[in-house]
Amino acid sequence: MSSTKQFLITLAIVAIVLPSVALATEYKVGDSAGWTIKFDYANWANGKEFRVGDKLVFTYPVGAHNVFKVNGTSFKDCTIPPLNEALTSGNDVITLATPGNKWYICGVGQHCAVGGQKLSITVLPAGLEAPAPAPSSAKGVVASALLVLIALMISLFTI
Ligand SMILES: [Cu+2]
Repeated sequence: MSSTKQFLITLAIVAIVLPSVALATEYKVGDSAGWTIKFDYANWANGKEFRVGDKLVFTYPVGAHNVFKVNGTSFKDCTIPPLNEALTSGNDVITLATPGNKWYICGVGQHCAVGGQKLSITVLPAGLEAPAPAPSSAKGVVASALLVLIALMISLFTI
């Protein structure tokens, strides 16, 4: 196999894989405020569309806060799980792996119960379209067009 052909095949694979990768969004929780007390995380999450493959980034000074992933009851009651389950790096990245409701709280002092340092989000399945089912997505069209283009390039190069 010629190296040109190998390159083009690689390109074709990248063209198929890339759209799904490029669509993942990284959300800095709290934006410039980061992960802190006395911030309205419900308001921050409101209107955002979290999808499988997206990332949450919790930023805070190390030691000042931490991050626990909890269930709905612990979220409501601010029940702090065992300390060894905490994320503590100050730049904690969580990849949203499954759809559904997700809850995160800070386990330091009364940050959750009094400071309101708690985040609840709903993660939607991966994909381009809105929640309504749409089998023929724009992504598919783009990918097909790219494939045709690459197939043309390969045939040109191999003549
Ligand atoms: Cu905290």
